[in-house]
Amino acid sequence: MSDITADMRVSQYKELLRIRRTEEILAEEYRKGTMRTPTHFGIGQEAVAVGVCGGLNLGDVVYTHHRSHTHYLAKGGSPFGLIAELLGREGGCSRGRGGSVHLVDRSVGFLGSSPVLGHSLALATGSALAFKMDNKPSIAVAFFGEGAFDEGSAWESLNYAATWKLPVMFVCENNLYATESPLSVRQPEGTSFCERANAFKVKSQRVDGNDVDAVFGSVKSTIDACRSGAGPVLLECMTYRWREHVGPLWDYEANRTFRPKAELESWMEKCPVKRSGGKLISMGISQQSDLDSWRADINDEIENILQNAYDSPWPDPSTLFENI
Ligand SMILES: Cc1ncc(C[n+]2csc(CCOP(=O)(O)OP(=O)(O)O)c2C)c(N)n1
Ligand SMILES: [Mg+2]
Repeated sequence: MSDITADMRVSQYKELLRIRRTEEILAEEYRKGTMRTPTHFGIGQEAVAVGVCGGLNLGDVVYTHHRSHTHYLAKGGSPFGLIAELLGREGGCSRGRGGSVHLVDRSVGFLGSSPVLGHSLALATGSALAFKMDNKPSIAVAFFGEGAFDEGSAWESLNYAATWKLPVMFVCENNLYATESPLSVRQPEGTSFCERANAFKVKSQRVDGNDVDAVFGSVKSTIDACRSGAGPVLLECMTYRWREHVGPLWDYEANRTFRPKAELESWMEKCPVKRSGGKLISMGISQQSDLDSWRADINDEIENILQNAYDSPWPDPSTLFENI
C-alpha cells in the first residue's frame, strides 16, 4: 500500500509485537495458576486486530468475542487494564469482575468482549443503528470467529444491517477451527463466507489475515463508503491460532492431535509479526538491531506492568455485588 508511511509501518510493527509479547508473557504466567479466568489467546492472529483498528477513529466502537485481547489492545485498551483484569484486581478494565471474556473500556471505544457466540455482530449492529439515528459519523466493528458465523444472530445482523445500510464492519477471523471442529465437519464443501454475506447484499472481501498490510488495505478501501451510508461490509480474514482453544498450552503439550503439527508449523511460517518486521528490513526502513531493541523495550514494559498489576489491590469484598 503506497499510502502507508514508513512511520505507520513502524508503529504497526511495534503494535503487533507489543500484543504478541503481552499474550506470550501472560500465557507463561497463566501456567502458574494465579489467573483463574478462562483465557483464549489470540497469538498468531494479531494482524487482524492491528490492521482493522489502525483504520478506526477514537469515536468508532468495537465489540468482540472470547478471543479478545488482541482487539482490546489494538483499539487502545491499556495493557495494565488487561493484565490486572486477568489477575482479578480492582484496577482491571472491568474492575476485576469480568475476566478475559468480559473486557470493557468505554474511554477507547472498546465496548466489550462477550463469550456468547454471535453477540458481537448483534451488538455492533445496534451501535451502528444508534450512530445512524444520531447522525454520527462513527462506525461499529464486530470481530468474531468463523464458528460464530453459523449462529442465527449473525445472519439476522447481516440482514438487518444491510436492509438499513448501517455503518457496521463485520470482521470474521477465519482460523479454520471452532474449538476442536474443523470447517469440514461443520459446513458443506465449497461453502464461502463471502458468498453468504453477498446473499444478504453485504459487500465482502477475503484477505490474508496474517498480513497487516493486506488487512489495513482492505479496511482503508471500504471504510469510507461504509461510514458514509453505503451499508455494511464483511472482511473474512484467513488466520490461525497457535495455542489451544482455551488456555496457554500448545496442542502437543496436551496430546491433542485434531490439528496436525505440520499445519501449525506452516502457519507459524506466516507469522504476522515476523512478516511485518521482515518488510521493514527489506524496505530499508529499519534494521534487525532496531527490531531487537524494540523487543527488549517492550519486554521490559510488559514485565513491569505485570509486576505492578500483582502489586495492585484486590477489589474490596464489600463491593463485590455492585453492578451485577
Ligand atoms: C452461543 C454459544 N454457543 C456455543 C458456545 C461454546 N463455544 C465457545 S468458543 C466456541 C468455538 C468458537 O469458534 P470460533 O467462532 O471459530 O472462534 P475461535 O475460538 O476459533 O476464535 C464454542 C462453540 C458459546 N460460547 N456460545
Ligand atoms: Mg474459529
